[in-house]
Formats: sequence, structure tokens, C-alpha cells
Amino acid sequence: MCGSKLSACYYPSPTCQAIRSSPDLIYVLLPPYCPEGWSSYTYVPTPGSGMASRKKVYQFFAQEISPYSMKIRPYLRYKNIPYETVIPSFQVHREIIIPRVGLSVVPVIITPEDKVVQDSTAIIEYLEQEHPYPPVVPPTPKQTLVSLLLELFADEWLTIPAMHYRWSKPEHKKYIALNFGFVMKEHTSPLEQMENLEDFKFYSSIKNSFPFQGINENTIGEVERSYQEFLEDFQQHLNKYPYLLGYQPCVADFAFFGLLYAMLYRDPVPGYLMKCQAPLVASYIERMNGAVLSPSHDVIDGKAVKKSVPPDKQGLLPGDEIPETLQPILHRVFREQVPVLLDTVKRVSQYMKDNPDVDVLPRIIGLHDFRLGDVTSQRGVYTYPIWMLQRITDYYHSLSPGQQRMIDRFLEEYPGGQELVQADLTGCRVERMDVRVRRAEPAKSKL
Ligand SMILES: N[C@@H](CCC(=O)N[C@@H](CS)C(=O)NCC(=O)O)C(=O)O
Repeated sequence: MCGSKLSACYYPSPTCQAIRSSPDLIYVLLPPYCPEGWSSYTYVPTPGSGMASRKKVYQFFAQEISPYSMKIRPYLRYKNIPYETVIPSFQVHREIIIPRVGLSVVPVIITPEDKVVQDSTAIIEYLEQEHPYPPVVPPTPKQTLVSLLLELFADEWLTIPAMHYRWSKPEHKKYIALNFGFVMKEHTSPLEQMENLEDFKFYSSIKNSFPFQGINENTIGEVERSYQEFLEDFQQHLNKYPYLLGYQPCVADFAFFGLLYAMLYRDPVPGYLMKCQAPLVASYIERMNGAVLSPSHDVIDGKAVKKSVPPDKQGLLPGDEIPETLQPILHRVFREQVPVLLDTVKRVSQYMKDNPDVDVLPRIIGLHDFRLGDVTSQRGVYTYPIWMLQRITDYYHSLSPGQQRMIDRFLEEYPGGQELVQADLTGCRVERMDVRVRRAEPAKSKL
């Protein structure tokens, strides 16, 4: 409870609680005034800590066009974790990111203790340990599983429409080029920054990678149709709840935000589509990005006072409930992405068996079929999602038999659901290295 240090706290309240997370920082838990339960925590530096508290700021290496960077930013804000954004220049890549991570990549954080954490999923996992309040991992099994599944869907499947719209629409070519140019041609004038980006290997390799996602003449129609249906489904959900699992964001909300904001909201062509066809999705993005869109205050004694939130409009849904309005999105996950994931398990297991000397797996190990609507085509077999899937199967196996039965029952209505959580990943156990994965067991020595 409020101790003497907090008697002068910025938001004195009989119910405020202080959570000391380090000698220099105190988090003050406020009663949930915010209508969206969004900013109930406030970072208050310990009085007199001055430079010492500055040292506690995380450095967040990120880019606005990067979906995985944008997964982290609203998370940092929601948790009130003090941070400084570093938009990496070539020099920053060359002298900090490459030496410390091993390759040029964002997002990366450097902690106040000078530890480097790369990968959006790993960053949230790390920060949840360091800054547990307010938690973004649900405390109950079904909601945790759904959050993990939707995080994997956003990170590794929404990339298909995102890459398609970003790179197939000539109307916004200059905007996309400028956004890359800001960073890649920082020393030229803004108008020059959007020219001749093709000369840069980084730009061309991202641009040319989209066929591996399975985006081609045959699939484009289905990619657009499926995405627009997804927008409509998500809009229906948002008509009832502000976040995926109720009234408070979970990890999957940040993953949804990252992909949707960085690529499908900001990029002009899909941005127009989202705002015109699914304005509730667009306003979810804006809310997650800090906008306050609906009346926030009542008037009491002539003063504007933050609205209080009724108890049934706070937190995740009670009783480990999964909102019914998420069903169409979950059906899409199981219909579109899960068959690909299950085939990836087979393909990666076979690859690891056939290549016992390979430690670090290539990011793509060939092609496999996938299906969108009525169209079948081919896409790359990506190895990284195995690591994310492993987190899901490990979570399932960590549950008690009773909890597993409850998950099994919940998944009964989703074809491939039980198969997914019970998938045998012993032939393809990996650890994450950076954007690549490597064998959990070191490769057999050639000697
Ligand atoms: N799984 C990683 C993906 C990171 C990623 O792909 N970052 C992109 C920018 S959005 C990048 O820097 N790519 C460089 C590369 O993949 O070599 C994460 O969640 O952070």
C-alpha cells in the first residue's frame, strides 16, 4: 500500500498500491479509472534518484514499418516501462546490432543492465519476468492457449496479406520506398530517399521474398478475400469487446497490433481498405496506439473527472471464457494456418533427420502446398514457426491431465485442434537463435 515514499505520489488515492520493481523505480497501481483499463499503471521515479533512474531506461531498437517492432511499442507503453527508441542507422546496425545479435534485425532491446534481447516474442517473455504488472499472459489455460495461437497467427500468417498489400500495390510504391529510404538513405534529401531503393540488397531481398509466402497470381484473389473476411470477423468481435480476450489486452493483442498497424493500417492501400471496410479495426489500432476516441471523463462539481469502469468491464473475461465472437477467427486459424504448421512439423523433422550435421536450420527448407479458400498453391517451409509452435505444445504438456482434457474439449470443434496441441515435436526440437532456429540437441560431430 501507499508508503511514505508515495505520500507525495502523483495520484494520491486510498487504494493505490506501490510495487517496487527495482531500487530506482516504483510502479503505482491506480484504481482502474481508465475506461479501457489501459493506463492503470504509472511510472514514478524515486524522488532524488536523478541520473540513477535515467540508467534504468531500456533502449528499444525499432522501425515504424516493422511489424515485430510495433508489437513491442504498445506493450512498453501499456506496462509503463521507461524506454528510448533508437531508429537504427547503418552505423547502429554495424556497431551495435550486428556485433551483439549476429545480424541486422529489429526489434532488439538493450536492458538497463546492458543485456541484449532480440525477437518480439522473447522480448515480451523477458519483460514479463522483469515487470510482471500488469500481466499480459492470461492466468488460465484456455485463454493462454488462445493467446499463444493468435500470437502465432498474427506473427506468421497475417504476414501473407501484409506482404501482399505492401509489395503488390503500385499506387503506394513511393510511400513504401520513402519509409525504407528514411533509414537506408538517411543522408540524402527526403525526395531522394524514395528513389532507387532497389540498389539496396536489404530492400530488394525483403521485396523479393514475398513469393515464398505463397503470394502469386493464383493466390492473390484468395489472399485479399480471406483478409477482408478476417477484417469483418475481427470487426464483429470488436463490436462486443475492446480486446481479444475481453477488456484488457493480452500478448496476442500486441501481435495483432504489430502486423496490422505497421503494414495493413499504415500502408496506404490496405489502410484505406481497413478504415473504409472495418473502421472498428482501425480504431482498435488507434486505441492501442494511444488515441482516446470516446468520452473519457464525467463532470463532477464542475470538474472533468476520469470515468470509472464498471467491474464487469475490466480485465480478461472471467471463468477462462473465450469470447464467442472469436470463433470465426479461430476457425480461420485452424482452416488456413494449422494444416501448414502440421506439415511443417513433418518436413522439419525429416530435414533434421536427413541432415544430422546441420546445426542452424535454414530459414526456409523447400516448398510445400497450402490452401486458401478454393485455391491450392505452394509456399516456403519456414523453420522459425516450429519454435513458436513448440511453445504451444510445451504449454499444453505442462498442464494437469484435467486441464488438458478441458483444452481437448474446447478444441473439439476446431478440425486439427487436438492434433496441433498434441503434435509430436521430438524429431524437430529447436532453440531460437535469432530469426533462425537451431537444433535443441547439438548436431552430431562429423569427426
Ligand atoms: N521473429 C522475429 C522477426 C523479426 C524480423 O523479421 N524483423 C524484420 C523487420 S520486421 C527484420 O529486421 N528482418 C531482417 C532479417 O530477417 O534478416 C521477431 O518476432 O522479432
